[in-house]
Amino acid sequence: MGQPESRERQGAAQTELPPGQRLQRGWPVTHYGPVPKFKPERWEFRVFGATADGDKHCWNHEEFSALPFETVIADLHCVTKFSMLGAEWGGVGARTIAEIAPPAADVTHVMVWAEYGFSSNLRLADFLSDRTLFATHNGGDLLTAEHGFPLRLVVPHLYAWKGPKWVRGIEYMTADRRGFWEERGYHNIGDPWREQRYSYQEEPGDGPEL
Ligand SMILES: Nc1nc2c(c(=O)[nH]1)N[C@H]1C(S)=C(S)[C@@H](COP(=O)(O)O)O[C@H]1N2
Ligand SMILES: [Mo]
Repeated sequence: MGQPESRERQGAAQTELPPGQRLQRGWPVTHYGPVPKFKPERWEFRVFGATADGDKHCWNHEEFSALPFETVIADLHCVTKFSMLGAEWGGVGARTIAEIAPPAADVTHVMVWAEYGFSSNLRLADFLSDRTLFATHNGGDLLTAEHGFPLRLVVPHLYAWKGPKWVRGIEYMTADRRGFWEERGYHNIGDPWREQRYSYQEEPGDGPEL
């Protein structure tokens, strides 16, 4: 394992790997639970919670697909220690969503909701990063079902569990609340460069009481 990995690391690494991560060959599938079936006529993307106008915003699949498309080159860092470097993601910028359906002035965090009630919480600033993307494509192709089709969130500067696959909406929040993995032992913020893997590493102010 050692030899090819280190060669590949030199060749492919456009960026450094965060501490404790190793390069993964190929693109493994990692998630909890079954892969949901996409039902286009039932799918919708919802923005709810503390919106600026107090209303919910909703896009069906056709409407969502018509939103402005952009690409982001980003690495994926799984907390189980593998990383994938330099993937090209295509989709709708999180900022585009926040411009069309803005948060109220007192919003501090966003809960990203996916199929089967999977969720992940983000600070508003992490959500509004110009590299945070609701991805429909990877490497120019539509996502496959197991990688999150029709929509997944990519937050390049955080561990990959912060990017739910099969996303169905976001909830604007005026206080922080833990998502699925954040309630189950993973770090509330999840910055791979600071190796924020587990909730026991949290410092005061990093997250709500457990
Ligand atoms: N809905 C959902 N999204 C999820 C997860 C999950 O369990 N459920 N796991 C996350 C984790 S831990 C990782 S590492 C990435 C893996 O993405 P991939 O399977 O496309 O490599 O998906 C993330 N998104
Ligand atoms: Mo992960």
